[in-house]
Amino acid sequence: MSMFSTGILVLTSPLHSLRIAPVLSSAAQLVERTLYVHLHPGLNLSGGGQPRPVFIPPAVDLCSLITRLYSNAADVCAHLDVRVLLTNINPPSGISGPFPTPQFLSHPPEVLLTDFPLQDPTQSHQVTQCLQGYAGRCYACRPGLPSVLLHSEMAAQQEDSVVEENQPEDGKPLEMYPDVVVGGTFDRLHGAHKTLLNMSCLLATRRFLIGVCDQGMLKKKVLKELIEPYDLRVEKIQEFLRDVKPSLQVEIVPLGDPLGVSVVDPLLRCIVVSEETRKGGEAVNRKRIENGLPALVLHEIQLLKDAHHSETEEEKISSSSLRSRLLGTLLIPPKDTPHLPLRPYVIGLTGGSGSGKSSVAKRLEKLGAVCIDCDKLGHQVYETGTAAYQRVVDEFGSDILNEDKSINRRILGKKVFGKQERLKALTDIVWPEIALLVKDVISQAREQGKDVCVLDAAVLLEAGWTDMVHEVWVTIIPEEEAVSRITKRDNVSPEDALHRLRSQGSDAQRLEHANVVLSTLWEPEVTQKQVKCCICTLYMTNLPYTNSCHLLNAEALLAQA
Ligand SMILES: *[C@@H]1O[C@H](CO)[C@@H](O)[C@H](O)[C@H]1NC(C)=O
Ligand SMILES: CC(=O)N[C@H]1CO[C@H](CO)[C@@H](O)[C@@H]1O
Repeated sequence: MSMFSTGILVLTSPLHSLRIAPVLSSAAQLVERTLYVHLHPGLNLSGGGQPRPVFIPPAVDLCSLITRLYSNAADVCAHLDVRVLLTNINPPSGISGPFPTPQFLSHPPEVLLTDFPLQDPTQSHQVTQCLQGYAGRCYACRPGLPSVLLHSEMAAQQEDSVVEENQPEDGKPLEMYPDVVVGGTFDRLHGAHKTLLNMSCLLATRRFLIGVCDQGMLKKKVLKELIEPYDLRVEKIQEFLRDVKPSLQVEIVPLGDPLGVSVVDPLLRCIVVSEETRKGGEAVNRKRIENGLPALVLHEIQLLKDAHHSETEEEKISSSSLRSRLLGTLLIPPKDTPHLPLRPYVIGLTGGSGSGKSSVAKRLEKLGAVCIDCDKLGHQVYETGTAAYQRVVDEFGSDILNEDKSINRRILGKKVFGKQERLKALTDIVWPEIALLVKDVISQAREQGKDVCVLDAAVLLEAGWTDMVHEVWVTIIPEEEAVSRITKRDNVSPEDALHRLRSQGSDAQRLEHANVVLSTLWEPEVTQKQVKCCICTLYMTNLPYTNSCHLLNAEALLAQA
């Protein structure tokens, strides 16, 4: 069966008999990007006549269904962007009249799906017609969308699927509030965020205020360099909420401190928190009372468990573990490099002092890559008799020479340290010479039929050597960790280490050029996994023409991938 990018799943089973996991996994075999879920328990598509959409009261059992939907989605179809539509739930108070005009969805649906059980196969056409008519009243759909009854496909899966616990029905109405607030980073909008947003949407009848952490609040976050820009995070929230509950007045404001607007807005009545942000909610209330405002109702939600987490990640679905999964993967496709031969494929590896760049280079070398250490080539450039040697002596004077006429790099270093112009005079001489040596090594590698070279270069970007590489890989590490590593390795004071770090380019600058990011912050096995992941991606995306893998273990790696 063909795949669709976006679909609407109309769920009709009564709440107590709905089997979410099989429905979602059948749907995931047909839809690959966005799956909208429309809830209408008890809808009968073969009852004769055209059923109409109705408003469904936001009862507690419906809410737990939504929780289960998102958490099952994270387990069985993590790649799918699942959005439970709330338009037909939570009617504006008092109104229970006709259903509003069809809602436009951000991603136009291409297929309709339903779990409605077909008892009589001859009715298949009629049920499909009914489904199209029904969906068309709720959402803007192009006429004649293909429709799929998932029931028969699910039947095949029922046998081996684990029986889900269906909670006892709870038709208790949910307490709602005109103004609801939440706060968070909302990086790479995922199931736990959607839970928080969905929940708040159901609770809010008028306005939904969202505080989104801006730069100042992110300093302490793990892999903060990989957090999406503020504007992008806000845009994703807005898009999600426009689909899920367009009637709500959504206000998004930047959070510069943990409390933000929540402690000054007099209209707020409720704040939605998770177990771990409950303390934050309590702090908000203390401050509100100090400010002479009423305390907020703390509505606590359960965070979802992530079935796919690895040992170094937290078990909860969290942005930091999603970020750590980006390590070693291709973040930005490589730029076009028609001026470079296809082989060997050259990776420019860079990173700040103490970021573990060279240890990553060694790992790549063990996997068969040719490693070019620019530091070492730098030493060659100063050797007596080379072209650079004479120019350096002319520029800096013969007092930089040892008795045997070799250049004393310590003295030279002192002459340029902290002096922008002198340093530039030196690098203008030395960098082009190093580049020539690098090109030599790459040509040799080509003659030997090597696939991959790694250019291990701290100054890759500054020296403009990106011209020589197909891709840029960057190793990052939090500043405190870098300082502690440099202090131990080079036996210098923390102040000196920090000074050295800050005189180099920043991780943020390097990341602008990074196709792949790695971090040696965790155990060696974790680093190794990232490195292997890089190599696999490399072979699959850039070296498909390679028949025989010269990287020793690449074939085995690919087999695992
Ligand atoms: C739908 O309605 C028809 C006719 O009233 C009935 O025979 C059928 O059992 C109903 N189906 C479901 C799933 O409720
Ligand atoms: C996934 C999830 O947490 N969904 C929530 C949606 O909102 C209701 C209440 O409004 C919660 O009970 C659900 O947990």
